[in-house]
This record gives sequence, structure tokens and C-alpha cells, in this order.
Amino acid sequence: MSSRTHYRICPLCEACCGLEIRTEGPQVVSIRGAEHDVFSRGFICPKGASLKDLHEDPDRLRTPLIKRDGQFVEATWDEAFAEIERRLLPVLREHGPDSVAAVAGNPSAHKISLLAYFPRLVKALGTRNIFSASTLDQMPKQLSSGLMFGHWLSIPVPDIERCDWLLILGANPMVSNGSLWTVPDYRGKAKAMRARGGRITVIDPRRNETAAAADEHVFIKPGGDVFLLLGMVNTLFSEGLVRPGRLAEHLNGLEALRAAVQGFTPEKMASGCGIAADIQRRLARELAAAKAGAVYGRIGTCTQRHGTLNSWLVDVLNVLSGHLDAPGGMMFPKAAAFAANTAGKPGSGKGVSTGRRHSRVSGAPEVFGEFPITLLAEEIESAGEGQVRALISLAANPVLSAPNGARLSRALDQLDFMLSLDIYLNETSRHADVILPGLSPLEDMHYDMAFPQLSFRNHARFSEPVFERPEGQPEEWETLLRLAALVEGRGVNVDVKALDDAAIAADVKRFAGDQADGVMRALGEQRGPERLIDLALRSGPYGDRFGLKPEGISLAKIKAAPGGIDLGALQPRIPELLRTPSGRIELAPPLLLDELAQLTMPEASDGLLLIGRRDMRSGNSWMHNLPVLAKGPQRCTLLIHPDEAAKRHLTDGTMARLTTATGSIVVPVSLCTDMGPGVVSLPHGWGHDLPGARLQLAAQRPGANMNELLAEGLRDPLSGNAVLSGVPVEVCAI
Ligand SMILES: Nc1nc2c(c(=O)[nH]1)N[C@H]1C(S)=C(S)[C@@H](COP(=O)(O)OP(=O)(O)OC[C@H]3O[C@@H](n4cnc5c(=O)[nH]c(N)nc54)[C@H](O)[C@@H]3O)O[C@H]1N2
Ligand SMILES: Nc1nc2c(c(=O)[nH]1)N[C@H]1C(S)=C(S)[C@@H](COP(=O)(O)OP(=O)(O)OC[C@H]3O[C@@H](n4cnc5c(=O)[nH]c(N)nc54)[C@H](O)[C@@H]3O)O[C@H]1N2
Ligand code: SF4
Ligand SMILES: [Mo]
Repeated sequence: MSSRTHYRICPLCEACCGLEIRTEGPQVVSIRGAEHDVFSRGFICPKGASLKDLHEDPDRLRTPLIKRDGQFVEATWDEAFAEIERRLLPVLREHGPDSVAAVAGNPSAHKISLLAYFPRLVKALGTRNIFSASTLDQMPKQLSSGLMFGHWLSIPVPDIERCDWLLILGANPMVSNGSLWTVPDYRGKAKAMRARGGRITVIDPRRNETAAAADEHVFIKPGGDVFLLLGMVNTLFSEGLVRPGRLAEHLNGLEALRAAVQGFTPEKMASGCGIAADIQRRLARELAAAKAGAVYGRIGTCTQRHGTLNSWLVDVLNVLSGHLDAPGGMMFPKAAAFAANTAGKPGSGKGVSTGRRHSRVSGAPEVFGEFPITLLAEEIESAGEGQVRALISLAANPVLSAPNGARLSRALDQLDFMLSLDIYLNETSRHADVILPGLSPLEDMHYDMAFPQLSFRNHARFSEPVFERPEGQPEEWETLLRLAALVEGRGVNVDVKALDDAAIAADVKRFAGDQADGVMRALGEQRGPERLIDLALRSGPYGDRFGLKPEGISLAKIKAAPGGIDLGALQPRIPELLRTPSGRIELAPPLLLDELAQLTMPEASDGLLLIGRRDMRSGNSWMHNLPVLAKGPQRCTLLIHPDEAAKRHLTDGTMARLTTATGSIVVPVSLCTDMGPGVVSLPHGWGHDLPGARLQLAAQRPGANMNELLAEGLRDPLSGNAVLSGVPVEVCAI
């Protein structure tokens, strides 16, 4: 059999590593980091190697499933589409567009087929009921970035290769491999930074793996970041350390900010964050004094009541200390394609707004076109005009990933119709009436739309499918276009190629105006996402402008470059990047100042607070069926300090019952001296013992679902993001 070596970008997390995959015929022989990848340079984590197991997983769906009399049966694609037409269209016709909700999960950000074509389905549906994993994750950062810089994805990242002082809050890149920061081999880069004399400080309620490899770790009370950050901003003002440097002429609201933070002295903030005033002051002074300093906050700072305030204050610190948009500080990537902050007129724009509409039951504002995913259950349960009666779930598993999965599970059973686009019959898709499978990543081409906008260095990389896809199985973009046509009433027998041609022609017209015909010709025989990528690259900031700039890039050039094209270190982008109406950085958006004015200090409590954690051999809820990842010790355990355990007669390995007002679960205990005072930790994404799912390996060690403990009513009111951390919990022996 013929041996071949392939280059494949890993779609399993935000690090986007280039992999070298050796195959013999239809078999994967080995997977390792691709040394020649210009961006990841050979890095790989255990999950990258699991692509073989994912490809071969007997439980991975390869044909559509239709539920008949409560049982899933295999079906052809035509039968599945006929069933969707028969069941979904009457709901739409009788109850209108809002009666069909759509929910998108994490993998939809990692697949161009999904990210580029899901919006076409949403547009065809015309529904306002859009939900996604974004409101379990980064919506606060998107909102604060939108308000400050003018676009939801203008998010700065640490320029780690030139940084000499880095403050990390609520992130664990040693394990997560980075988030809203595409940084393969964080470990190596952090080591190199410290070897050049740089200093890394981690603020976290647990001494996590990133803290263990840093210079300093400071425990914080879960949910307390807003107080620490205010104490630091206050210090910069009160000690005359505000030196925005080059950015001074691009700022709005400096005086309003100064006035707004005046009362928040480190002394007053200490009880809120559990960090002494002198430490808050020292951190602010170190940041101000750093030659190349950066403050980076991630999911731990977002999944809190004050997630948006935290996300804002992190960048306020970066601006005031002169480290935003400066080499070695927090910088804005310039992606080769698909970045809104490289399109349109540079320097100003429409900015962002929220609350253009409100959710029907709770009245929560829309943010970035979505409602909070924690409101999905009530929108299904509550009768009346606009009730959600059908759901399309795209690569999402909210039964495990969203708070109060038990309630959502019950709600899903009330739907008139549910369609899942998923590769597994799992805790969420078991509720569907029809499941349409996607391809194995090894059967799919890959270009990251989102993550080059968040990368530590600019680059453009593409990978071809490793294997041909099975006969008759569509790519997911084809499925999505076909569904869009179906809900538009065009029936099931549409010409997908013609739909794709029509869609791209509209894009090309917008970009090229009366040159559109020439551009269409230049795009040639390409179809689907590849044609989109070529158009975006060639019309993008490094593009060849279809021949006007012959030295520029195109998809063909990237394909021809082994390991992709390096586009250099990050460069300063302000003011060009800004899309605020004022053309300035908005330091004091009224929405945020109003929220700040209502801030109250938390009440002291002596109970335990629950936080989350991630594991290197896991990826949210869906990688627990892969042998290479599932082996080894039990991962769904409660980390608890030995002192707290002793008070409850718990010892290592015994079972504990965890109880909140929402639910109760039982998990094994793991004693751990790295926990902050009164803090316990559980990972999310477990609980694979629900009836009807088909995950044979995962079911052998199902773990328990942390989200059964979390309340769906707790949110950051500005962004709609769920509170997933710092939740009071009772722990007792059973
Ligand atoms: N308590 C707690 N809860 C959390 C978090 C936390 O820290 N604590 N983290 C939150 C975060 S950050 C996130 S992003 C969410 C994730 O929430 P979700 O996106 O809902 O969950 P995932 O576990 O990523 O599930 C992805 C789904 O996509 C399917 N899938 C995988 N690949 C493909 C594909 O190629 N095509 C299709 N069609 N389907 C595919 C999988 O089978 C699975 O059903 O979880 C959140 N939930
Ligand atoms: N191996 C692995 N990698 C992953 C994932 C996975 O499931 N497994 N999931 C991927 C996804 S979807 C995402 S979004 C990213 C997330 O990537 P990261 O943002 O790096 O997320 P975590 O590893 O959960 O680290 C969050 C940290 O926040 C801390 N924390 C909790 N509450 C608070 C608080 O109130 N304040 C502060 N300051 N810290 C707090 C936790 O103790 C934890 O150390 O990871 C991605 N990568
Ligand atoms: S770090 Fe992320 S992108 Fe890299 S191999 Fe692991 S899972 Fe894949
Ligand atoms: Mo996430």
C-alpha cells in the first residue's frame, strides 16, 4: 500500500497546530507535530494525535439518522431531507420564523464549512432566536472589545515573543493551549520569555499548571477580578502612572474614567478580591514600569457576573500603561482573510450596539445577534406568540455544556421538531428527530477563519483533506446550503453548486463592483469554501488584488508553500484598526460606567465556592470516546484542599455529594493543596450516562455533569454570558 505524508491543521482547539500525518492506504500510521509549519513549528498535544481515533471511532456517525417510534434508524440523505421538509416546514409556516431556534456549538468556530455557511441558513430561517456557546465563554470580551475598539473581534493578544512582564488572569494556557490567543506551545514561549528575564504572574483561585510554571501566583476569590482590576486602575491614576504614550491622541473618555474609578481604592477592593492592597498596588506599579508589559484575562474572567467589566478593565490597564498596541504588549493581529477590522474604511466605523431586540420571556438584550444560551429552555417551555417549537443544533452539546442541562433536556423533549448536525449521537443529539453527520476532520480541507484574528503572529495556512470523503457523503457547507434552500421553500432537489455560485457572485459584486466578472473568472473552477478563501485572501490586506499586486498572496500561493506562509510579527494597528464612530479608543463607554456605578461588594461567606477546570486529554464534552484520550486516571474528580476535606470526613478517592440550589451530583474526591481558601474545582463536559446516547467508551467512565449544579438564571447582564464560576456548593461524604 502506498505510504503518504500529509500536512493537516488540527481543528480541535484554538492553537491550530500544523500536524504531519503519515498514512498507508486508508490507515493512519502516525500523527506528529509538523516541524515545517511556519506557525506551530512542530508542537502537538495529546489531542492532536487523537484525530486517528476520531476518524476510526465506530460510534462516529457516517449516515443520517431518523427517529422512528423513539428509535434512531439509518437513512439516506434524501430520506433525511424529506423528513426535515415534512416536519420542519409546517412549523415555520404555521408559527413564523422565530418558532425555529438555532444553536451553534464550539466546533462551528473551527470549521470554515460551518462558520461561513451557518449564517446563510440563519438568514434563510429569518429567526431572531439564535444561541451559541459564545454566551458560555467569551461574549464579555467580544462586547468590551466592540465597545472600546469598534468591532466584536478586535481583541488584542499578548505579543509573547517580545513581552517581558505578563499578567494572566483566569486562564490556563499550559492546559487549554490558549484561548482568544492562538499560541501553540505556550509552555515553550513562556519558558523562553522567562529565560530572557521576563516575569509571568498568574491570578487564579487555583494554583493551576500555568501558575506552577510562572514566577508568581496570587490566589483570588472566585468572581473577585473586578475588584482587583479596579484597585489596579485606581492605583495607576492615584500614583500618576497613567502614561498611554503614543495612544494619548487616540483616546476618548480618559477623564470620565478617572472620575469613575476614583472611589475604588485598593484598600476598599481587598475584601472583594481577597488580595491585599499592597499586592494590588505592586502589580499596578510593575505593569507601569514594565518595558513591554501585557495583561491577559480569559475564560475565568468572563464566566462571572461582571465578565464584561473585567474584560474592559483588563484593556483599560493595557491602554493606561502604554502597553496596548505596542511591541511586547497586547497587540492586534492582522489576519490575511475574513477579518472585519481589515475591511471597510480604516480608522472609524459604526461601532457595536446591543439590545436591538430583547428575548421574549426574560427580556434579555441581544448581543452580537444572539440571546444568552441559558434562556433557550425557557423560550421552548413558555407558551405564547413566538414560542420556540423547533430547534436546529449545529455542533453543540448544550445538555452537557450549559447550566442546568437537566431542564434543557426536558425542554428539548417538548419540541415539535429538532434537527442536529453532529458527528455523534450524544446527550443533546439524542433529542433530535433527524441527525445529519459531518465528515471526519481527516476528510475535510481546513482554513481557520477566526483564529488568525487572534494569533500571536500573523500567518496564512491551508490544509487539504487527508482522505477522500466517503461516496455520497456531502461536506457540511453543502448540507447547510441545502437546508437553507429547503427552509426558503425551494424543495429538497436543489442544485447546491448553483446555490453556491449565486452566493459567491453576491460577495464578489460587493467587493469588485463593475470588475466582478473578471474576479469571478480569476476564481476559476474553485467551489465552496476554497473559493471563499481565495476571494478573501486576494482581496485581503496581503492579497494580490487579482493581479494588481502580483507579490501579494492567494490560495494557490499558500497551497504551494509547505507549512503555510509566515506574515511576520504583530505590528501596531491603531488608529487604522479602529471602527468606533469617534475613530478613537472608547475608554469609558456609558454602558460600562452605568454598570460600574451599580457595583456592590460581595457578602462574605464561609461556604465552599465551585470553579471549573480543563484537562489536557479532554475537549469540552465530546472527546471522551477516543481511546488515546480516555486512558489513564479518572479525570472527572473534585479537587478539594485536604483541610476542607478533613472537615467533611473526605479522603482521597472517596465519593462526595455536591449540592446547590439547582442540583446534586456525586463525584470522587482528589485532595489538592493547590486550591485557594474555600475553593473546590470540577471539570465540565462529563456525565455520559444519559439514556439514548451512543458513546460506548465514554459511557464506561461517564463522570458527572458539573452543569447540573449551575443555575441557568445567573448571567452577566451586559453580555448575557453565563456564570460558570464561583458558585456556592455544599460538599459532604456519602
Ligand atoms: N461549567 C462549565 N461549562 C462550560 C464551560 C466551562 O468552563 N465550565 N466552558 C464552556 C465553553 S468555553 C464552551 S466553548 C462550551 C462548549 O459547548 P458546546 O459547543 O455545546 O460543546 P462541545 O462539547 O464543544 O460540543 C461540540 C459538539 O459538536 C460535535 N462535533 C464535533 N465536531 C463536529 C463536526 O465537525 N461537525 C459537527 N456537525 N459536529 C461536530 C460534537 O459531537 C458535540 O456534540 O462549553 C461551555 N460549558
Ligand atoms: N485540554 C483542553 N483544552 C481546551 C478545552 C478543553 O476542554 N480541554 N476547551 C477549549 C475552550 S472551548 C476554551 S474556551 C479554552 C479556555 O481556555 P482558558 O481560558 O485557558 O481556560 P481554563 O483552562 O478553563 O482556565 C481558566 C482558569 O480560570 C480560573 N478561574 C476560575 N474562576 C476564576 C475567577 O473568578 N477569577 C480568575 N482570575 N480565575 C478564575 C480557573 O481556575 C482556571 O485556571 O480552552 C480550550 N482548550
Ligand atoms: S494544542 Fe490544540 S490544535 Fe494543537 S494539537 Fe493539541 S488540540 Fe490540536
Ligand atoms: Mo470555549
